[in-house]
Amino acid sequence: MTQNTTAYASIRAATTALALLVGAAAPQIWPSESRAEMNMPGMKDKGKAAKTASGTGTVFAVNAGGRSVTLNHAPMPEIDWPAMKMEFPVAAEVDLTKIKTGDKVQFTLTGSGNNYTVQSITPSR
Ligand SMILES: [Cu+2]
Repeated sequence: MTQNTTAYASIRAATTALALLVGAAAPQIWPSESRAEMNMPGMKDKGKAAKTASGTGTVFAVNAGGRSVTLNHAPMPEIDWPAMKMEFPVAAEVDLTKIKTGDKVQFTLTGSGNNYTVQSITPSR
């Protein structure tokens, strides 16, 4: 890790925290994802054109009861996302007892727009 990377991560985390505060009840809007939609006219109709993407990251928090996980994920070029920290809903089939905070993980998502659900997540050992 370079110092630049660390500083960048801190800025991203602060930005994410602010976005969560401001948009607690509203859909989360990430600039990069808005751009992704503009680049893909066929995906304007959200919910019909689901995509699948795989990624890697570190588990920031697991909410087993709420069926969600917060990940610091690496860039995901398949869906044009930069690295960021974000919370995802988790599909019912996913066993959340197999991951814990701090784990490095590989995961897959399906969804569209700003709404992606974790379909699988496993520690990368
Ligand atoms: Cu993200």
